[in-house]
Amino acid sequence: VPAEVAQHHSHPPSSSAGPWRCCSAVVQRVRAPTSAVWSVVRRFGEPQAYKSFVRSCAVVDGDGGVGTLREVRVVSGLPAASSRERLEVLDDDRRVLSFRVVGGEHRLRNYRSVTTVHPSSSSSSPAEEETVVVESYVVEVPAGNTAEDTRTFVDTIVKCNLLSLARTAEKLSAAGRCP
Ligand code: A8S
Repeated sequence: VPAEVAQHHSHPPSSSAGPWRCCSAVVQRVRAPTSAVWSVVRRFGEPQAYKSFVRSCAVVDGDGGVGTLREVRVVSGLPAASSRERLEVLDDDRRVLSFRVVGGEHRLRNYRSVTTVHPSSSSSSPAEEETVVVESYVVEVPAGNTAEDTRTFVDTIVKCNLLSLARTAEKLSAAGRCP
């Protein structure tokens, strides 16, 4: 992983006596330009645009900038009902978004993720621009669970989200292209 990518994904260590935490990162290649991918990622008030576990989302405070609070309700069948999330970083120049879970009915205490969107160096022509998305997270391991179980659960959700993000951005850029 290049240093300019890695720098955004170094999560600060927890204070000494805190609960166990686990972390991981997921990488997704997208066959669309970075601008198309970032335009979907950056809309903090509309996670349902690509996150398929989101049933609905309401912005409860803020205008989409840092500090914005959203209340997400998730689809049934998950060990969760809702999540309250705060936008921590929104950098349009470097295409970095980070949010933190501050409440809700679920088991992922102190979840924090960072998503970055990068032009892929393997892109050949402008018409075939490709993008790489990196999403890393840290979360407390819930009581009664192992770090491995927690990582497997969260990785599954994040992988689904990034696959769906890829399909969404690919459709978006295909629609905007000349026939
Ligand atoms: C995201 C990432 C995650 C979302 C998790 C991991 C969540 O929305 C779901 C199930 C849970 O048990 C926790 O980027 C929570 O959204 C789908 C409600 C937070």
